[in-house]
Amino acid sequence: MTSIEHCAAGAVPEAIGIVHLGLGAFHRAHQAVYLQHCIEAGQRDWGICSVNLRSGHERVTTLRAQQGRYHVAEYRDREHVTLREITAIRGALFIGRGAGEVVSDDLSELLSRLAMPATRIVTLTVTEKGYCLNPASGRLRFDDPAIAADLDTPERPRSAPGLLVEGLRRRREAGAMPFTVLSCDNMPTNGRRVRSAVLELAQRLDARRGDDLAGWIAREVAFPSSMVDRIVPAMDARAHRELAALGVEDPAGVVCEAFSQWVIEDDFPAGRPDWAAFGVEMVADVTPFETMKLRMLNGSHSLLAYAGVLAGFETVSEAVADPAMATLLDRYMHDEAAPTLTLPDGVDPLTYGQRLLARFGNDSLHHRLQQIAMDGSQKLPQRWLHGAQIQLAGEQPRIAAVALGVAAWIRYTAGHDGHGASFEVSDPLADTLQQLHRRHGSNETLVTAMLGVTDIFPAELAADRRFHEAVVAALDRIDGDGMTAALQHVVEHEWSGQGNGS
Ligand code: NAI
Ligand code: CS2
Repeated sequence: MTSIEHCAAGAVPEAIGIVHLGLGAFHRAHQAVYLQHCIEAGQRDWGICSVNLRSGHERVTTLRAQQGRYHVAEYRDREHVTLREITAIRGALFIGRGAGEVVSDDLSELLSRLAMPATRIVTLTVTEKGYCLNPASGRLRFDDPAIAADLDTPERPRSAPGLLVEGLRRRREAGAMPFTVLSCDNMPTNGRRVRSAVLELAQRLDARRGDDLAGWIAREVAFPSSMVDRIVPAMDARAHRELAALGVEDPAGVVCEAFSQWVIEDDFPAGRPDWAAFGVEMVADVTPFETMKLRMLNGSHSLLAYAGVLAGFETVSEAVADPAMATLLDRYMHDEAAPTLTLPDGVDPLTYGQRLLARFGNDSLHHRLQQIAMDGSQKLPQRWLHGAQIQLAGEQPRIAAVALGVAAWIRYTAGHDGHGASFEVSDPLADTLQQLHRRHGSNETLVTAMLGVTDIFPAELAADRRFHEAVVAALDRIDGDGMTAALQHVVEHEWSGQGNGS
C-alpha cells in the first residue's frame, strides 16, 4: 500500500523573473519544484517562462493547455511518495522546426521576454550537446549547423548560445541590466563553459559588425556554475500509469526520486530567489561538488549504462541488483573516482558512494539504461576521462573500471545490445563512430581509432599505452566471453578479497 503525501499548490506567480531554456523532465522536477517553494512562501516574482528549442513542441502545447499546472511524484521507495502540484511555470514557448518546416515559432516573444528588465535570470537544461561545444576542449563548435546558422542570422537565433547573445545585445541596447545566466546541465564548470561559448560567438559577430558586445558581456554578465542532482527518468507509458494509479491524469506530469540537491555559486547581480530557504546550497565555488557528482554519480551511471545494456539489463535498478555490477560501481567510486577528487567540506566519499548505490537501487523508478547511454561523446570526458588522466599521472594508477567502461562504450556504439537486438545510437558523433566500426576489423586498430577521436579523448590519454592496452584487453574479453564474463573477470582479478565499501 503506497502512502501518498499530497502537496497542492496554494499560490501562483505574479510575474515572470526567469526564462528557462530546455523544458524537459528534469526542469519540471527540479528547478520548478524549488521555485514552487519560493512562490508558496510569497516570492511571487519568480515565475518561469520555459522554452523548448528544436524538440519538445508537444510538451509546450500540453503545458499551455494546462495553464502551466502539472504534478511531480517524488518516490522515496515503492511505499512512500510525495505528490506535488506545480504552478511555477507561467509561460511555455517553442522555437523550432519539424520535418524542415516551422511548426510553431515563438521567437519574437522569446526575444522580447529576454529583453525585459523583469527577466533577471536565464537558466538552461538543454543537455550537453545544446551548448554546441567540443566536449574535450569546451570550445564553441563553429562547424555546428545551429551556430553556423546563428552567425548568418544573429537577430533570428536558434541555438542556446545564439539566443543568449542576442538577448544580451537587446538588453545592452535598451540600457537594461543584463540577466544572469545559470546553466543547470551536467557539465564541469558549466557556468564558465556557457560563458566562453557566449563570448566566442559574440566575438565572431563583433568582428563582422564592428561592435564590442563581447567586451560588455565579459564585464557585465554573471555566469555562476551550479551542481544539480535529482534522478528524473524520461516519462514513458509506464510512468504515466503510475501517476494514474496515484489518481493523477496529467500528460505533463513527472515521476522522480525523492532526493534532490542544488548547489549554486552565489553571483546574481540582478537578484535571485531566496533559494537557500528551501535547501539550495549557495556557495562561492561549486567545483568540488560538481566534480564529485560528475565522476561519482554520473560516472557510475555511464558504467551501468554501457556495461548494463551489453549484459542484457534494461533499467538502472535491475542492473545494480546484479552483485558483480554493484561491486564494479563500488570499486570504481572508491578506488578510481574518489582519489581524484577534492571533496567538499564534510563529505565522506564512502557514505556518498553508499547513498548513490541505494538511490540507484530505487526500483520505483524505471530509469532506462538507454536514456543514460545517449550522447556518450558529450559525457565521457567529465565522467571518466579526467579522472583516468589523474589516476595515470599517479604512482599506482587504478583504471580497470574506466577501461572496461570505455570498452563497453565502444562495443555499444556498434548498436547491438546484450540480446543481439539492434538499436539506433543516439549521439551527435554517431556517424563518425559507426564509420570507425566499419573501417576497423581488429580490436587493436578499432581502439586506436576510437581513442583517436580528439573531440572526446585527450591526445595524452589516447597515447598512453597502459590505457590503450587495458581497453583492448577489456574489449577482447567482452567480444570473446560476453559482457557478464568480462565484468566478472574484472571484479575477480582487480578487486578479489575486497568487500563492498572497503
Ligand atoms: P529531456 O529529454 O526531458 O529534455 C531535454 C531538453 O533539452 C528538452 O527541453 C530539449 O528541447 C532540449 N534540447 C535537446 N537538444 C537540444 C539542443 N541541441 N539545443 C537546445 N535544446 C536542446 O531531458 P531532461 O531529463 O530534462 O534532462 C536534460 C538535461 O538536464 C540533462 O542532459 C542533464 O544535463 C540535466 N540533468 C538531468 C537529470 C535527469 O535525471 N534527467 C538530472 C540532472 C541534470
Ligand atoms: C544521467 C543523469 O542521463 C544521464 O546521463 O546520468 O541525467 C542523472 O540521472 C542525473 O545527473 C542525476 O542527477
